[in-house]
Amino acid sequence: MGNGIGGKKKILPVLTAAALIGSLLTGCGSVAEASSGNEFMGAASATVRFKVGTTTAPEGHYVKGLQEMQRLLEKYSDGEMTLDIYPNSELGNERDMMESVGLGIQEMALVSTGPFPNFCPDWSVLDLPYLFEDAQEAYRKLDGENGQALLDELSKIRIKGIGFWENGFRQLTNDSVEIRTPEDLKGIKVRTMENTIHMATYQELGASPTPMAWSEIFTALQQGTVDGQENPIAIIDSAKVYEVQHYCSMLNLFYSPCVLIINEKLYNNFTAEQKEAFDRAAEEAKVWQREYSQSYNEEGLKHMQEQGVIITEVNQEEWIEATKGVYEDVEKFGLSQEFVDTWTAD
Ligand code: EAX
Repeated sequence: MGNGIGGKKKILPVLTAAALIGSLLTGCGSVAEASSGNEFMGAASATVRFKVGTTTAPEGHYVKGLQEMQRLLEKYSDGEMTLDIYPNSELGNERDMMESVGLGIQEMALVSTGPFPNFCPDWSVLDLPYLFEDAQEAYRKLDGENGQALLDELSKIRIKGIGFWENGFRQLTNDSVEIRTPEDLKGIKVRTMENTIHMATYQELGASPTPMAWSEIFTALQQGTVDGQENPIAIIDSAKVYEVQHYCSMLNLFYSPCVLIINEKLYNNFTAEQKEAFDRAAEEAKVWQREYSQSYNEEGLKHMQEQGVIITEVNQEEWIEATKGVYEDVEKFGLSQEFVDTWTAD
């Protein structure tokens, strides 16, 4: 039994090993348990089930995309395979779930790329500010050979990266001041994901970044541990962040993909038919989820304004200029300039 994704983990208890072997011996996924009738559980009749976790709200674009994949997977596998979806960090935070998937304790997860650089440094290239001009450029590069190379890297932590879905362009919320220019950000305590480039970028802008798991955000905002947070509109709206944040500045500072991952041994144990059904359902659900995410952005902004949120458009050039320093020493993030150039080239 490996030492787990972090490499520093003690050997997990035999129970975990048994869980891994048990789930692998069934060929794919956890053996069918009659579904609890909860709307996120797949068809009770499916005999091969995959537990898939996400930190996001049931009404959000991650879960909607997973429900679409659940429908397609049941269709393409003639009812044999399904997803059992666990929203709201029920199976742990994004880093926990990544480790559980690598160990085979949990079959799947749909997570942002935030924690990935802790295990695969090249992934931090996706955290660079203003890396992509728009979603179409993001899709083209993430679905191309550069993105596939990142997905293939996950094999070293026993994860099969299936594909890049969409979290979206990250916007900044806070509850005390309208933020229009980098100057307005000075001293603002911003919750960031647990990754060094996001933190370095907010430091470059004069803010005070505080990394924490998404599940801790509401307590932190209510207790004033942080003044603001940054996420795509679909997350801000579906998680009702607007209830505790009065301002939203449309920075588009980072484009945040999310990644559908599955335990690699599980995936490699698929029969040819199971693999065909799974890959087809995942690919079609990816396209559907990106479209859903884009439409949610417009609807979510309108809904937030109806809730009284002040939406501030900013001068993007000014922010791009203010974050250029992050690109001056990429080696400190474990990246080579040559590698970054392969992502910034047209
Ligand atoms: O993946 O932690 C974050 O801000 C992520 O965007 C969120 O968990 C959805």
